[in-house]
Amino acid sequence: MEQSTNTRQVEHIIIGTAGHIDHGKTSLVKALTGIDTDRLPEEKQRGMTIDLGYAYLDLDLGQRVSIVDVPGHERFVKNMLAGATSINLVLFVIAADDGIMPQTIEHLEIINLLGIRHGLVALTKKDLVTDEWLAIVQEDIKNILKGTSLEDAPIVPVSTVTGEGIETCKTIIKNLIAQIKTHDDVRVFRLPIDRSFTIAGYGCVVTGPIMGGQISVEDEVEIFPIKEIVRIRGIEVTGERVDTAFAGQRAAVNLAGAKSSEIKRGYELSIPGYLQPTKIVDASLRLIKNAKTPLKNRARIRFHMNTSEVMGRVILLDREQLNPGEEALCQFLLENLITTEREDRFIIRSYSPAHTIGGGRALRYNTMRLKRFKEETLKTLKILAGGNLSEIVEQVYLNNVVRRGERPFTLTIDDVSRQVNIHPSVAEKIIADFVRKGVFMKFSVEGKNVIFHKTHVLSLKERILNELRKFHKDNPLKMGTDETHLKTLLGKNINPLLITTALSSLRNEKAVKVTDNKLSLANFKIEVSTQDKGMAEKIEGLFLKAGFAPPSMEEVCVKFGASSKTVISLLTEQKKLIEVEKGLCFHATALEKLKENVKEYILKHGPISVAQFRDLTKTTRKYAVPLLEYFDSTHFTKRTGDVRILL
Ligand SMILES: Nc1nc2c(ncn2[C@@H]2O[C@H](COP(=O)(O)OP(=O)(O)OP(=O)(O)O)[C@@H](O)[C@H]2O)c(=O)[nH]1
Ligand SMILES: [Mg+2]
Repeated sequence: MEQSTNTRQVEHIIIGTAGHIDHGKTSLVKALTGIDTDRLPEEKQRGMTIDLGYAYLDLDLGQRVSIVDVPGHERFVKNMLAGATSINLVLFVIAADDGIMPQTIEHLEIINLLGIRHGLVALTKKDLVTDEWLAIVQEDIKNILKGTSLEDAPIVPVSTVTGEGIETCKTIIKNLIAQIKTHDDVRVFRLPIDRSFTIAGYGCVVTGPIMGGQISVEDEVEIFPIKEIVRIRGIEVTGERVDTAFAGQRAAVNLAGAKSSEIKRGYELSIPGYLQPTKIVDASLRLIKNAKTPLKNRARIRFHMNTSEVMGRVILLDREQLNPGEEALCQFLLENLITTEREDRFIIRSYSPAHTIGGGRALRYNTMRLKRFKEETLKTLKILAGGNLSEIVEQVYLNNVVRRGERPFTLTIDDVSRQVNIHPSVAEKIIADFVRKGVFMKFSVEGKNVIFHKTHVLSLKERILNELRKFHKDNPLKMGTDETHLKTLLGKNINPLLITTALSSLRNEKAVKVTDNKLSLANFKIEVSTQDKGMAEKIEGLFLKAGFAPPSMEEVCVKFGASSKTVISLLTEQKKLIEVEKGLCFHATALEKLKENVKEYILKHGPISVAQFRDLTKTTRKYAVPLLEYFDSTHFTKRTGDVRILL
């Protein structure tokens, strides 16, 4: 095979056919290209197209355009859909003798829902009808095109038998292509797979339209949703071997080490790690005007996106039923994994019998099951559906902190560009604009730049201040709380980085201070009443006098009343009393003395046992064990077997 140099200097276009069975789609493609796209033996035998067929058309200046020929039979609409999602230009075929038929309407609805705006109507079999009849059919066609994406499409009478109109078709195709602007190099490489087969000597080959970016031989790609990473051994575009293939081309890709039997239509190639397979998609959905019945909440449907078809249910988020012609925000709960990005188009068909009933755009794939009739959710989805890119980026930030799940806590430029489906440089610019305007706040946490939406930082700061106020009120004799405790007070659903950020901002503003690792409001001071002060002195004296045999809490309470508890915590806060174990305090001086005695003993006699410690300090076992454990925990001593050594 010849190696050709493929460039992306020209627009890469995929042409697709559409129209009722037997109206002459395959014949027209053959008349235009010389290629017979009906390749299956069954197709030849039955004289009809069953699955997608592929051809290409050579235009001037060496431009070669892919053509996807689809089946018209109502049973194969699902195959038609696998081809239709990737086309930029449609050859909408209507036979002049038959006129408008059921799949004429259904295919037109699909084209309209997919938003395919470029196309021509080929009015075929002109040789079979009179001019009057042709004029009547043309009027009918104009009527059905009204209000659709093909409203302005030219209607070209043709005959593949006499050859009439074929050249006109080619000229119109060329003119239409000149109007199409597909340059979307902002997107990452994606190739929804429509075929997978094995070629002897080559191994696994998959084919499909390239929806974004470009791909070269030797690149690594991941097969989604099975998440297998493989190397590209070779690429073919419209029958020629190339080194690189671009968005808008159909490519056959030879995958090293992959098994074609494991790869199905509907799978997708992309760069490793890029796509996140999901079973839930938030979307905006429109029901076609001709739908026979309204669509009920939770209805089971067939969901077609790119080359895949999966079953699922539709959750209507703001109503009980969607009426024909109406549009609504919804969530699809699918029965199998799919891969998608924001703005991918989809079609839904009724479960049984299968009819096209609606379609729309994906708004979000990194989502979770949403509660219906929630204002907040609907507001977000409305912005995702109709907002500009900046508003959408803002939503991504707003949702990142509020929602739970496995999403990353800090959004990188890459995360944003994926979720919004824009080039990282575009995401970067939008984010920088927001930071400049103060809508997003940028902080440096542990050497990393983190960016949060202003409202999250401000409301969390307010909450922290409230928690500290409450803490001081409940614990007037404590200097403050530690960060870990504060985090539990705030609840575990808050991004820890956001807490760190809010705290450092509060400290910078001198609204919060840290003393001995305790957080407190900047103006907080422990206020001790004269009464408490007197009691504190007495209690301290008691512990000092008691030395190595201090009183228990109960004994102190009996003597000084219930409020002595807070006074004791004040004394521990001031480090005058040391809490060796819960409810057992020693005076700091006594503890120091004890440590001296122990040190002296060990230096003189070697390791000390519990019994020796008890004798040395004249304490009971009740005190001896907790004390030694305390010494171990503070790294003064170390236990080896039954004795302790100095550390
Ligand atoms: N007389 C006449 N017959 C035509 C013309 N175009 C197609 N046919 C015939 O119509 C029949 C169907 O043509 P196809 O091209 O297979 O139709 P199709 O739309 O591809 O059909 P499906 O793929 O099954 O939906 C064939 O017998 C063709 O020979 C035409 O311009 N004039
Ligand atoms: Mg056909």
